[in-house]
Amino acid sequence: MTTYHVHNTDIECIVGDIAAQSDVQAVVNAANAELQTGGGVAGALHRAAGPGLARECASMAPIGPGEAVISGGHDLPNKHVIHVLGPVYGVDEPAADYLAACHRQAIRLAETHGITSIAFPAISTGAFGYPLDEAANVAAAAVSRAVADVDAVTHVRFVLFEDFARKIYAQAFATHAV
Ligand code: AR6
Repeated sequence: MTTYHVHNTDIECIVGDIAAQSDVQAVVNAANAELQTGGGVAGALHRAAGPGLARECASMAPIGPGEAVISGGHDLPNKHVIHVLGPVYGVDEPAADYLAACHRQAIRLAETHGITSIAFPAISTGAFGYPLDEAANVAAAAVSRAVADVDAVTHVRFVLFEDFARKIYAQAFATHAV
C-alpha cells in the first residue's frame, strides 16, 4: 500500500468497509440530507452504530450539499462520525465544488475537534452517480489542499469498496499529493 505524505499528514487508500475502521478516531458518512440510515455507506454505518446515531442526528438535519456535521460514534469503533451530503451528479451543480466542500468541511471539523485520524468513503460515487475517476480527482485535490491548514489531522484514509476503485483514488493522490 502506498502512503502519500502532504504537509504533516499521511494519506492512504485501502480496500475495506468504512464501518470496520477501528483504528481511526472519525469516519465520514456519505449521508442523506435527513441524516438517517439509507443504502451503501449510510446503511453500513447506521447498522453498525445502532439507533442512537439516527436519534442524535435528527436535530442537526437537514443539511445541504457540501455541508458537514459531527456526531458521536455510538456502537461504532470510532469516537466520531462526520456526516457530509455529497452532490447528486448532474443535479447539484457545480458538483465538483460541492464535492470539494464535503472533503474540506470534514477535514476542518476534524481539526476543530482535535481529531488526528479520519477515514473517508468515496462520497457521491454510489447512489448519487458521480463517476469514480472524476470524484477521485476532486477528492484528492481538495484533501491535499485542506491538510495544508491543519495541525491535528495527521492521518487520512480513503476506504474503497473494490480494488479498481482503490487504484483510481491512489492514482489521483499520486497526481495531487505533491
Ligand atoms: N464501505 C466502503 N465503501 C462503501 C460501503 C462500505 N460499507 N458501501 C458502499 N460503499 P453511497 P453516495 C461505496 O451510495 O453516492 C445512501 O443511500 C460504494 O461502492 O453510499 O454519496 C444515502 O442514504 C460507492 O462507491 O453514497 C444517500 O441517500 C461509495 O461507497 C445516498 O446513498 C458511495 O456510495 C448517498 O449516495
